[in-house]
Amino acid sequence: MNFHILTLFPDMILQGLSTSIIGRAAEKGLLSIEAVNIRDYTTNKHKKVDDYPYGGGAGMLMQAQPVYDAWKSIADRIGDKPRTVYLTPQGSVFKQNMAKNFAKERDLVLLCGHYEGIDERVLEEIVTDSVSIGDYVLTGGELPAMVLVDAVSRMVPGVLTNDESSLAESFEGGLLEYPQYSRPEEWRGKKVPEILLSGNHRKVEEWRREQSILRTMERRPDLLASAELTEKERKITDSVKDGKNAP
Ligand code: 6GU
Repeated sequence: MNFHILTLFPDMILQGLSTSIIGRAAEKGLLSIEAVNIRDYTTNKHKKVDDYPYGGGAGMLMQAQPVYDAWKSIADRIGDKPRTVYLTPQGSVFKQNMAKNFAKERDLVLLCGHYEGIDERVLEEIVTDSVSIGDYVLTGGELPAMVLVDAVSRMVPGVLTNDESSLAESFEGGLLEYPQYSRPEEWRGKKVPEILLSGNHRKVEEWRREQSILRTMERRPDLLASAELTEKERKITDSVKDGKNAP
């Protein structure tokens, strides 16, 4: 999968994504990550990429021309109109299912804004998806773009090893992950739950499933409605929610 990131800070993107699992996958050729510097495409003699907003107001806006020309240089290279994601607090809040969906693309263009935003006309021209990473304000779209690249990349076949595989982790099946423990068996007086030392694989799986459900109920009850639960599990969570003891 090929990521093409339009940004004023290409070094930030490349540095942030060159290590660990994503860096390894890029070295293996499973991913490519290209950062295109929007400033390289300005026709302004002072290399200026921003200007004041018409109508007044605080801050500066990124101008349409350099953004469009930088995007066009990518679009011309990869053919047809590429899926182009604008990182903005006004976008749809990023979710695991969006990561899975983006991972099906061969090429994905990401547009990072800075300053107070980007001239609306170029957004209308090139953007196919708008994505936010949560309800808080950041200074630019670079960190969100890195978050998106990471989450999408790990959905690309071969990027995770078997060990790192995403089968039983947070958000798979819409539940949070169960608690985990490694050596030693006792640390600062705290013991590893007995069941995990029992060697009874079926009991361990049952316990983990129960922990996932309890954790989700306690910490993210909003996830439960769309979680994949068996009929029996659904009855139990519903009855707890309704304040009853048993289904
Ligand atoms: Cl995608 N961009 C900015 N600037 N701030 C954000 C965001 C994106 N998502 C949450 N806050």
